[in-house]
Amino acid sequence: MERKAKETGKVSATDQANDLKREFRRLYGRDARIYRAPGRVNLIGEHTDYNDGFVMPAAIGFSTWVALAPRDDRKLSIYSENFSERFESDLSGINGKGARASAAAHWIDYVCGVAVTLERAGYALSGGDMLIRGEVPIGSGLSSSAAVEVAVGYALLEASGHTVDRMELAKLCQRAENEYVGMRCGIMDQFISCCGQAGRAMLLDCRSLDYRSLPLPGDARLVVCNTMVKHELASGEYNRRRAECEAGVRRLARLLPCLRALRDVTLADFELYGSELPEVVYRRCRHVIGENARVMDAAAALEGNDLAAFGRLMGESHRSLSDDYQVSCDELNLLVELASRVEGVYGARMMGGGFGGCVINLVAAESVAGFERVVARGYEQATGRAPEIYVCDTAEGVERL
Ligand code: GAF
Repeated sequence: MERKAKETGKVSATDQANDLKREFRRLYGRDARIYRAPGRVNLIGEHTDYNDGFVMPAAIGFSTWVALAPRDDRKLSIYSENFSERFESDLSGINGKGARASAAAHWIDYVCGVAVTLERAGYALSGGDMLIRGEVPIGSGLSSSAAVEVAVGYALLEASGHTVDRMELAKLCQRAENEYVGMRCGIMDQFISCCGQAGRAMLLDCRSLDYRSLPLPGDARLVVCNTMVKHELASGEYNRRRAECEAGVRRLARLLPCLRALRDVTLADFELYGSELPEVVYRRCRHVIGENARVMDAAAALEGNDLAAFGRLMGESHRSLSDDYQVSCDELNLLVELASRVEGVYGARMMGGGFGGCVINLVAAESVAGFERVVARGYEQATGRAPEIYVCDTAEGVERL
């Protein structure tokens, strides 16, 4: 059977907003304001953000939508369409809770985590009736969690009369996920969801938060293949990788006293001192240090429209994530391998935290249809699972419509 890739941004923002308004009126009997925050792809720079390093994300046309009508009694009434669940609480009641002890985060944790974190940072909130609709495929590495956090945070702040500073919002949403959900993520996902630009990728310095907008090639597409698996160990292994990087910093700082993060270690330093590290920590550090260098080379390649060079760097990134950082899995490796057999593919690599989720491919525009056929068929034959394939448009960061 002929399979068709999903294209992001197919339902226009106006149609989506109008539909949400109607649905909100049906649920709550009153009018709402509509907000949207995007998911993201990351072209290169994986597991570098929490090492103060460099990343290259782009916001995409899948968003989380929030319809909100303010209330003045500090109550939150929230309905999630994706989970068909309603949650009611008092902002004063949820204020004291910390991160869940249990492993599995619930959608409510992201929402309440943001509300609590905003209040703790001094933004008094008035409460609200809310409807949440997510288009970002959940648990796929396209950052559905950051999109929820940012959309909810922006909506709550605006509805409570605060001016929203996007950088501040990104930091607070990251803090919410770190402290309330218990996932020690970096800043990349929340930052791009706040500050993304349509038609552009972003080279972000995760230490200074300085960024440069980068051109995307007009004749190539960002095509994302979803393995449709998420292995259980994902979030525990994520925090473990972060701890291994921190262990590397502690050891290397004895030899390089100015060192604060792996970002400060050059490839030359690592040649000299890397052998002091235990094997596993050595490999983790080698990935991060090499990946930071690849991001800078990839930015130059993109600015010079050298897509072949960009694609080679994507391939190196994948190998390093698989061999040294050990966050890939059979399904991701298979998708990368299948992509390498298709004419017109510049590069392919796993994306996001790993252990399932998605592969990002840079594909010549005229080769997208063939790519889709070959990769979908090969993956299904080998695994018995149909992958989802998304041809991604880029999008603006969070906004009120
Ligand atoms: C996840 C995290 F949320 C990001 O902060 C980043 O570390 C990424 O994994 C890996 O690059 O998306």
